[in-house]
Amino acid sequence: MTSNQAVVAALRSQRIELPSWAFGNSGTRFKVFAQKGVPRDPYEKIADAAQVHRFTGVAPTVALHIPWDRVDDYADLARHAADHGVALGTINSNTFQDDDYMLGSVCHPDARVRRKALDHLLGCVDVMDATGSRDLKLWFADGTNYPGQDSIRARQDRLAEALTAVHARLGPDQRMVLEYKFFEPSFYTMDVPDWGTSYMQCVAAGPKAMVVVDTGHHAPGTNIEFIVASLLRAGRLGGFDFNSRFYADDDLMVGSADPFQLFRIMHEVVQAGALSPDSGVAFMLDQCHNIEPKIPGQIRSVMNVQEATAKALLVDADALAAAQAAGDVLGANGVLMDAFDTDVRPLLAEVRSGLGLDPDPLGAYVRSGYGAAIVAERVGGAQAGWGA
Ligand code: LRH
Ligand code: MN
Repeated sequence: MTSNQAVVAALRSQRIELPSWAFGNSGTRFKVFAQKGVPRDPYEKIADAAQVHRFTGVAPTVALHIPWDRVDDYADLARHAADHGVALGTINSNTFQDDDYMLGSVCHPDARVRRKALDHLLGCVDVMDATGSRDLKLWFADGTNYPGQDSIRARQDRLAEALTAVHARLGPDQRMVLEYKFFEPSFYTMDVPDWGTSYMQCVAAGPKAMVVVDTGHHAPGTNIEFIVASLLRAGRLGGFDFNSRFYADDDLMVGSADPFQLFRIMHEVVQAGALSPDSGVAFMLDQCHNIEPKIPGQIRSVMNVQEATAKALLVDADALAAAQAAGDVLGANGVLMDAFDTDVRPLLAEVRSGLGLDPDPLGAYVRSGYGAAIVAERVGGAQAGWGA
């Protein structure tokens, strides 16, 4: 049984990366809702993200998305982040919002368009050099909508060519993490539709290429923790984009739709010893707060990951292994359910007070008055958004 001290220590050293784009306006194809006090630039996004770390203590880095977070001086942005007690994290490329990319970006039939997309990816590595970021996250909207529209195999060849070129550009401590998605915005094929394709392309690209599991990017009913266990076993799990969904890529708060699934995923992570920050697995949120306030939404999301992680750390691994070895089906399942059914909120309150934080992060944020202050201050200017 993991000692309570060890569980508390693991929870205090947990690291969850926040997405800059969650602090801007977002919505669906039907409507992007504008909320008062929303940031107008990456500097304000980072100031808001820093509030999540201020009240949770476990979210010290912010992922950027290029060009949504393009600035003239990334080193200055990194200094601004440091002034707010956080750091710049994963750099996300964007080859899905330019008219040239209608038929794809790195998989496009036209070599000129592929070159343009590759130049963007290489440009993102330049940003990483300036921000000191380790990871380049690649998600491609590339795919086709109708059978016969393009050669599935030729598009895989084009993808491999681009990934090899990016891999060659990476510095010694840099990685590329390739995200898959089974549909949307392409509806017949996505060129990176599943973990197998991402894994094959990563292995072909080189040792610095890892797979990203976005929890909203699977067909309904997919056993995501099986994929997680398999990628950890293969040493190719680069990270998670955490969110939750009821149907499609809803990008809702992680753990809000299916807390038991998040627990099962974190159980595989803990069992594999991949929770610690130096495990090489990046735990990122990738969400949109369309109708709920953004900073509290991120705080609640971090708390949901902490709760699932705490329950996973409370699994009696010895009893589980013994029951599994004995073929004791109900016994083994019972060990897991005992942990899942444990109320870990008192434990997390202890974790927070030990970090010198208020045991109630959401209440503390509201009492700080920061939310009201940004609504009063941020008048005028163009609010940040996806620009879709
Ligand atoms: C694609 C995705 C990807 C990001 C975007 C914001 O659906 O999950 O990770 O680039 O959302
Ligand atoms: Mn994602």
